[in-house]
Amino acid sequence: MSSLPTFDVLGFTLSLPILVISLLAVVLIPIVLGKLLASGAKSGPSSVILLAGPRDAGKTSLLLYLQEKTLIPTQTSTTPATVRLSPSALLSADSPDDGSNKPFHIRDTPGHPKLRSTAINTITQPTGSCIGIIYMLDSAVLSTQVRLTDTAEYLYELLLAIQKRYATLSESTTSTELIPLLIACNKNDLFTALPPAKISNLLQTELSRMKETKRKGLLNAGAGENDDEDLDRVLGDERTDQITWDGLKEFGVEVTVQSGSIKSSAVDGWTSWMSACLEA
Ligand SMILES: Nc1nc2c(ncn2[C@@H]2O[C@H](COP(=O)(O)OP(=O)(O)OP(=O)(O)O)[C@@H](O)[C@H]2O)c(=O)[nH]1
Ligand SMILES: [Mg+2]
Repeated sequence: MSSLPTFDVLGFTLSLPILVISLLAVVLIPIVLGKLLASGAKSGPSSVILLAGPRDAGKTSLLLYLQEKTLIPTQTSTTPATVRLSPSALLSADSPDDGSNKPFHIRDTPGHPKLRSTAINTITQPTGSCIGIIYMLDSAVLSTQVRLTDTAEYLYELLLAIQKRYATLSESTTSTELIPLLIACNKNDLFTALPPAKISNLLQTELSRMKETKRKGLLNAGAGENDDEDLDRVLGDERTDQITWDGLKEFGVEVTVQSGSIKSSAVDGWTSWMSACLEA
């Protein structure tokens, strides 16, 4: 019986199969490790649309509607949920799927005031995958001052988070794209629902009032004009208290206001906006 040839490597005597296996391991292990690390870096979901807004606005209902094309009973959300949707989710029941849209994710977040940090953190710790934000509100409750204040307060925090994100990203890249924000005025099937133009005006006025109050609070607390941390809490242009959607473009956000109703299946305006985000 002929014995296998042996080789002397660095003082060790190795048979041919052992030598071949060792050489393959030296070549293949770095390649496999490299691939694993690269896929780990991309393991977070890509193309995420964030769903935020006060409780009971209809965020979870919209997510379920996109999947099932009908209003499904929901429970108050207590944790965020990220769901992968197929491109056909943005099509109405009777329109053909031309395959032009990519798969995407929706991140539904709780609207309870104590749990809003989940949405804010998604914005301030950007992974680069958040392609748009839907701020959903209940159009039928905004004639009550307390609900209007709550709706505008959360929006203020959200816009501030976008402004910070934009400032951080602008420092590291030359051209930072504006993030699209859809103010989705839901429940327009209810007779107390306000029209979108009215809601748009009310929100801009309320945000301006909040900015004025916050700035006065900072001045009274003795904040210096160059105190960066305090200015971080001022939304938009430092020279005026007025907040307008147009004025906010300079601070990283492109606002669109559109009404609809999940209950009446009137969501085409919102789904078109989502499609535009995916195509951008
Ligand atoms: N009339 C009407 N009711 C709606 C509409 N959309 C949702 N709702 C109802 O509004 C209620 C709240 O809906 P959810 O989707 O749970 O609200 P949410 O924004 O997820 O609330 P949180 O999870 O608490 O933040 C439910 O009873 C829904 O059936 C709509 O278009 N019209
Ligand atoms: Mg919910």
